[in-house]
Amino acid sequence: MDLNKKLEQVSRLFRIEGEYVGYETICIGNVNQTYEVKFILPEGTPKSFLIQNVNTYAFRQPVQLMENIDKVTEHIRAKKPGQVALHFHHTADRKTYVSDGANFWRMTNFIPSKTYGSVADPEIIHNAGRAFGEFQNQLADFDINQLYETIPNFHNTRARFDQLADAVAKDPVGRVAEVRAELDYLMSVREEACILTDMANRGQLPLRVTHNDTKINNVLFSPIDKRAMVVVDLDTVMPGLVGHDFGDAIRFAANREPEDSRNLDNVGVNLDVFRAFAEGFLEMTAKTLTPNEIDTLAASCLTLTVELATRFLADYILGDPYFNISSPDHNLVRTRCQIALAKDMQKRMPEMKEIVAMCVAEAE
Ligand code: GN1
Ligand code: MG
Repeated sequence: MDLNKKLEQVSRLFRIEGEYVGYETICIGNVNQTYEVKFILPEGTPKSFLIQNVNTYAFRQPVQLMENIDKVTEHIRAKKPGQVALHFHHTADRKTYVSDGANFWRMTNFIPSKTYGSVADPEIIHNAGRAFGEFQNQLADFDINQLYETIPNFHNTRARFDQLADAVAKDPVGRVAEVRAELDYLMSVREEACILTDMANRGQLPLRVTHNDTKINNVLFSPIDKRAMVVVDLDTVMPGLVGHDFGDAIRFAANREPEDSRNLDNVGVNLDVFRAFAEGFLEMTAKTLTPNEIDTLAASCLTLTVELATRFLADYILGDPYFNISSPDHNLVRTRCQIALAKDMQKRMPEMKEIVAMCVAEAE
């Protein structure tokens, strides 16, 4: 069926009335497919909605996933009455999804906004840090036991290394021979990268409700000024560590190059961006963090960078079943970029630690 017809049909199942005008593909996110669908409502006003086709290879239990995010979005929405918030539409039988066998669809309100893929404006970065910090605060009283683990061991760095080793052992498309250098580097930083996982297993870091996918383009900003409005992409909201959110955000936002840059000479941490994000995030969270959490924040950036490199590389070796790609070597390019970033982070670790300590002192 052609996509226009399909999106209209899905919208009708979510009880949208009026005239269907068309859709635009939103090119954001490496896992799900996202569309803005446009309607003229029966009273004559134009209105957009967001439809996503959930990637059920990544999310094996999409119904439970929807239960998680419906609860989380409603918890947050109740805390900010009258303010912009994300919410899911329901079908006539009160479901937040439509499953047609091959595809798994969901629909939310469309929030007119701006997103940033790469940006160095300190005010925007600072506000993104505050938004992710506030997100954690909003969920501090959310019962962790209500959440399914949508992707088991998502940020279990040891498990990610094991998955990479499995991929290497299988080598189904014969790509291992060309990635020896990448594998050698990743294996050389394995123990250092696994410290968050190991400390959590020893009970030295508390589990919190975390976002787990804190790319700056998951924050919707005001279209007219630099305010952050809403944190989106809640698919991976699960029990996690504060370092998962901090580290992943830095890995993405503080890199001087995009995540899949081929310009490796320029890949590295922009410490001004690091500082602006850390300030915003810690303004909101410093008072609630334990000393171990604070001590491992800078290291968590290396952890999340190396971890994602293992994921991109395993996907490349397996023939790219997981991440959306736009060239045959896309996952290899992403791997190399994350490795270059990790190497730079290793060099800058003392400065990153010092900045975290300064931000914590300022927040007190
Ligand atoms: C995926 O869906 P998106 O693009 O926000 C991935 C993240 C990775 C990211 C890398 C569920 O996020 O873990 O860090 O790509 N999400 C999932 O760009 O695997
Ligand atoms: Mg995501």
